[in-house]
Amino acid sequence: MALLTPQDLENLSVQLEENDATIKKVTGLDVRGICGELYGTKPDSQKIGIIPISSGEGIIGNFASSLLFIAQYFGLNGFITEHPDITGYYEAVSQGADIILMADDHMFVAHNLRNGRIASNHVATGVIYAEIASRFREATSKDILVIGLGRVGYAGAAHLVRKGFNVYACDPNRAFLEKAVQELGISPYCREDRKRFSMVFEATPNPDTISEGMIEERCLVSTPGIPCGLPPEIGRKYRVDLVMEPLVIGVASMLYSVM
Ligand code: 2YH
Repeated sequence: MALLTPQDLENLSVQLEENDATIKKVTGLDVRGICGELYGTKPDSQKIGIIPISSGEGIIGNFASSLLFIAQYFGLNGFITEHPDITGYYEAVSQGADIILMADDHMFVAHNLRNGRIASNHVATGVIYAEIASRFREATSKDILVIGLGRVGYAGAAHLVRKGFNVYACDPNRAFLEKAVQELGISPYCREDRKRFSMVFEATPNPDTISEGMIEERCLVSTPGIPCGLPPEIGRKYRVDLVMEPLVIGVASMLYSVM
């Protein structure tokens, strides 16, 4: 997954409102409701310690403040440590954090210090976006297309297989595709099959991964990918419902999964 930029995180509350409205329209539940049903948990005034991490590409301007906004939006108490890294970790634990949130360039984790549960952003994101796609009320069958089988896509595909969906998937990386076929029993998707889907979970960091022949009219595309894999003109032509947001939905999934 690409490194987030401060621009990606602008207008998070507007993006969240718009996406929550779409999610409610297409599934009947909002993000809170879906997370609650998915993990069987609910916020219980846990204190979230958010630690800026300076390694690699360094601290992203509004990343920690975005996480604080998300924690508060879901009814949790949060604080950002004054110092980054290990000093910040010491500070977070000393100040009574129940759950730690921190990210470097490769991993973004939520760790509940009370019950020991830990979640990674790529798994939690894959699971929640796949879950949203799979809850499409207007779905025409149990067939679902997963585009991209990296860490996020694989986690979502595994979740959909566990839920009993007919999972079709594609990835230009043959090794990724073969691994998913062998380990999960998914079916490889080829454009030549001319099969169209009413539910699509897209998990690549590339634009234009969705083409006309893949989708039904009025389908649902659920994607955490930046940039979006659905070309806007195809979205308009096929009247696609699109769920796409850079951070909040994945973080909600992380937090609910460790509560
Ligand atoms: O944006 C990222 C990576 N894409 C994480 C990917 C995990 N799925 N990380 C954020 C880095 C934040 C930075 N270290 C900070 O401000 O603390």
